[in-house]
Amino acid sequence: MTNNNNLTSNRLRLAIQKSGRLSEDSIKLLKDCGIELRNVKDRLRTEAENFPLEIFFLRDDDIPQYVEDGVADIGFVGENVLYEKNKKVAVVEKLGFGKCRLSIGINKSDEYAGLSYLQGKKIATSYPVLVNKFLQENNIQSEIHEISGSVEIAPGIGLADAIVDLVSSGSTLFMNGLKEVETVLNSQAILIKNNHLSAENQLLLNKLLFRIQSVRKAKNNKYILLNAPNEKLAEIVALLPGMKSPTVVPLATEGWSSVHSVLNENEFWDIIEQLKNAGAQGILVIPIEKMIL
Ligand code: PRT
Ligand code: ZN
Repeated sequence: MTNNNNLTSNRLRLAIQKSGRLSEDSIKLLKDCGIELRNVKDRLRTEAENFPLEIFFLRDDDIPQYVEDGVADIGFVGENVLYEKNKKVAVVEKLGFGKCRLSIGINKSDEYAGLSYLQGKKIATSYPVLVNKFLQENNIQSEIHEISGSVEIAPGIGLADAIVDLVSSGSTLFMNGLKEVETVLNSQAILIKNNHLSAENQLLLNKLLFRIQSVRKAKNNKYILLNAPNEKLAEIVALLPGMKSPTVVPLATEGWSSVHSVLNENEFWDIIEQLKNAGAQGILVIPIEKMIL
């Protein structure tokens, strides 16, 4: 019993971005995991209502350090920030949001024949560590100018020949007369953890991780229902993977069955088309909230 009490009083401390591109998705992921936060607005820390979790709201750049030091046990942060800061923490899981790429941009009108373009040139970036590593790996010598914001205006004002910055839609580059020519790093939000988690906190992390994985799997899959004439059943069932195998139940109308299954987003449209061609009718596609295998 004493043990149990310890477990329940113990809390996992999670660091997330206070305000910025990762904040909303971080809170949404917790919510999808059934974790409700108290009073999120204008707070530096809060507690979850129904999970032993304490949340610290921080600048994203500080999250790797807090997790390395053990001030927070775990954190949600962009891969770009983690690998630039180079802190000693463990990567636990990709979270599927905050997707972007760290890319090289040059003047739209410049000819680009490959990385040798950068030889001897000036590059403006907020990511000197990652850029240096990339240049070294590719045997290119350039001059790196570290600037902390508005990197994309550097070529236009004569500060640099090229930039390395985060890109998602590409419109910022475009609006500044630049074009994307190379990707240095593909990035998304990840869950990191302190290297010396206590056994109790590791148990709590396993619980949280189980929920995160169930939510993420569900997002990538859809529940599908369709009607099939019995003579086509074998062909239609063969097209559907299902969790184990599809469910088949008879319809009230003689000679017809209803087929239920789960489809992955990547193969979704291909299979739907094949199902229609095979004679499936009344196809319904339904989102899945959680998926536990
Ligand atoms: O205050 P704090 O330090 O916490 O926030 P921040 O201003 O440093 O970071 P923030 O909120 O801008 O971004 C947080 C994280 O979101 C980044 O570290 C990335 O992991 C991720 N992310 C995803 C992005 C983008 N997409 C993104 N497009 N971060 C920044 N951008 C910027 C980019 O720097 C450029 O200015 O958006 C612009 C380009 O966008 P497009 O769509 O025009 O290509
Ligand atoms: Zn930041």
